[in-house]
Parts: sequence; structure tokens; C-alpha cells
Amino acid sequence: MKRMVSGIKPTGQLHLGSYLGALKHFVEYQNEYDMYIFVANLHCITVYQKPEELKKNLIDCIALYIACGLDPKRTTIFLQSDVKEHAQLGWIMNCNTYLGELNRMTQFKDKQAKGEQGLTGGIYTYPSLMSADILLYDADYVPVGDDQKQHVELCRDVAMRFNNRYGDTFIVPEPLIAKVGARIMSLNDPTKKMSKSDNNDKGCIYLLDDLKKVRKKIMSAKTDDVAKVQYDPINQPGIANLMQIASAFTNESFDELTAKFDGKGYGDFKKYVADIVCAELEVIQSRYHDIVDSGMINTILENGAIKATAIAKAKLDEVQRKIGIEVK
Ligand code: ATP
Ligand code: LTN
Repeated sequence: MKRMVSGIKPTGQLHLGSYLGALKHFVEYQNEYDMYIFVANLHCITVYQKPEELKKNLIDCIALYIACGLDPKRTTIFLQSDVKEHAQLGWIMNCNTYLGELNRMTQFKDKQAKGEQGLTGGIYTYPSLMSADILLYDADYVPVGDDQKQHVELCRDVAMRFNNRYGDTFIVPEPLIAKVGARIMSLNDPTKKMSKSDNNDKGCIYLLDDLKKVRKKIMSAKTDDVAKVQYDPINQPGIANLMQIASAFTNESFDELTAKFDGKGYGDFKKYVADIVCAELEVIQSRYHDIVDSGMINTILENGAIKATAIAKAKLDEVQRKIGIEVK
């Protein structure tokens, strides 16, 4: 069975972008792949988090994984920091990654270009930790949204370089990017990625948002005056984004959606999208509350950490032997 690894940062609440770009696909893949899905809590502290909020977000994140359909019997679910090997291999990967490579990462470059203050060393070296997250598990595939493709490509380069220097050690993983939903855009600025770091709450639908609020955000999503439902991301980015969302939920093609709304207004189309999104979120939210009440999360994390550690430890031991930092 081929193996997959992926992580989601528990910075704030999970949103429709992380759901459609990543989580929904994890659920589909878990029948066919040996899945390792973790909460990337070490990645999220690259930006200051209030400790009490972070703790709540961690619990919500795990509860939402399960509410969205991840099954702890089939998928190993764990907290990144519970498997100490991530940080340790992260350092070794950092020592095998060139400054030039880190300097090319667009996520970091964008933050610098925007003049964001207080950027930490952690944000800069974040891709090295991400390489470790993946390589520890001999993952064949890494299912991610479009914005993470460059990081997975860097991980491939580092893995190949390491294998050349020290002999075959790592499987060189491939990013797995969904055809639909890989880049869900903000509802009020469809030229920007939907993101929890977005300051404007109207653009982002959180999985735990009140459903009335969800409907309102979709109904007031920014569109255009072309007045035709068709897939034209350049001239009609708002409508294209809503079509991506609808298609990711229903599997309808863009042509099918265009035919369905031929001669109808944007109001009808938005109502359709709002109905689909709210129906699925309603189920997720009700499961989420049951999971939080059940107290099952600690047991899931304990079991996940035991299973993940067994694999990660063997890989780290092999790496440490090969690079010569051990005496035994
Ligand atoms: P944010 O920008 O909201 O802080 P992020 O992308 O930095 O989110 P995560 O929440 O860890 O961080 O992302 C989890 C997964 O969801 C990743 O695979 C990421 O590529 C994907 N993802 C995040 N936002 C979107 C989006 N708007 N559209 C599609 N996929 C997304
Ligand atoms: N960098 C990712 C989160 C992440 C990840 C990973 C994804 C951390 N480690 C390993 C896939 C594999 C993000 O910002 N969304």
C-alpha cells in the first residue's frame, strides 16, 4: 500500500479552503493509502500564538479531522510535537538545505515583500521542518493545496541530494494536488487565497461558522457585471471561485454548472452554492460537537503518536547513522 503524509496548521479555525484543498481529499484517500495526518503545531508557532487559543485550536482541529470523515482506525492521526523526531530531523534537513533554496520560497518572499514585521527564523526555515515531516515516513505522496507545491518540490530536491550524498535513505515524494478546489479564493477578494490569516472575516468561511453567517458570506460574495455563470477566472474570478466550490462539493463539471444556470441570475447560483455548503457543514458541525463531548481525542492522539513514532524513530536512527553523528 502506498503511503501519504500531510499536515494542517492549527492557526485559527479550519476553513473551506483547507477543507476543499486538503481535508476532503484525505478522507477519500484513506481507503486506498496508508495515511499519516498530523496537526502541524510546530509549524504554527512560527507566528506567535496565544497559548490558550492555540490549545483550543489544536483540539478543534483534531475534532474537525474526525468530523470531516477521517477515521482513526484507518488513518494515523497525531500531533507533530508528540513525535520528537520531527524537530530532530528538521534540524538535519536544515543543515542539508541551502540558503538560496529557502530564499526562493514564494511564501516567505511574499511576507517579506509585504514588509511584515517580526518575521521569525522559524518562518524562514519552515520548509526544512516540512521536509522532515514528509521524509520521516517514507511517504510516496503528499496531498496538499496548490500553495504548498513549492515546499514539497524543495523536499524532493533535498531528499535526492541526501540520497546522493549518503546513499539511498529517503523515498522522493510527489505532491498530490486536486484538480478542483486546490486554490479556493477569498469571497470578498477573489484574487487572494481564502486564508485564516486574512484580516477580513467576510472572505473566509470557517467550518464552525454559524450557518446563517455562512449563507450571508456566500450571498454577498464579490462577483462582476457579466451576468453569466461561466468559468472565466481572469474576467470573472468571483464566479469562477464559486464554481470551484460548487464543483468540489458536487463533482459537477463547470460546463454542467453553466448549463444549469443558463438564463438565471447570480442570486440563484449563489443560493445553490450556499445550500450545498450549508448542508455539508451542518453534518460536520453536528459530528464535531459529538466528538468534543465524547472525550475520545486524547486516546486518538496517544495511539497516533505511538504508531507514528515507531516509523519516525527507525528512519531518524538510520539517518543519524548515515551522516556519522553517532558513535555506536
Ligand atoms: P492559511 O493561509 O489559512 O493560514 P495555510 O495554507 O497557511 O492556511 P493550513 O491551514 O495548514 O495552512 O493548510 C492546510 C492545507 O490546506 C494545505 O495543504 C494547504 O495547501 C490547503 N489550503 C489552505 N488554504 C487553501 C485554499 N484557500 N484553497 C485550497 N487549499 C488550501
Ligand atoms: N506547510 C503546510 C503545513 C504542513 C505540511 C507538512 C503539509 C506542515 N508540514 C507536511 C504537508 C506535509 C501549510 O502551511 N499548510
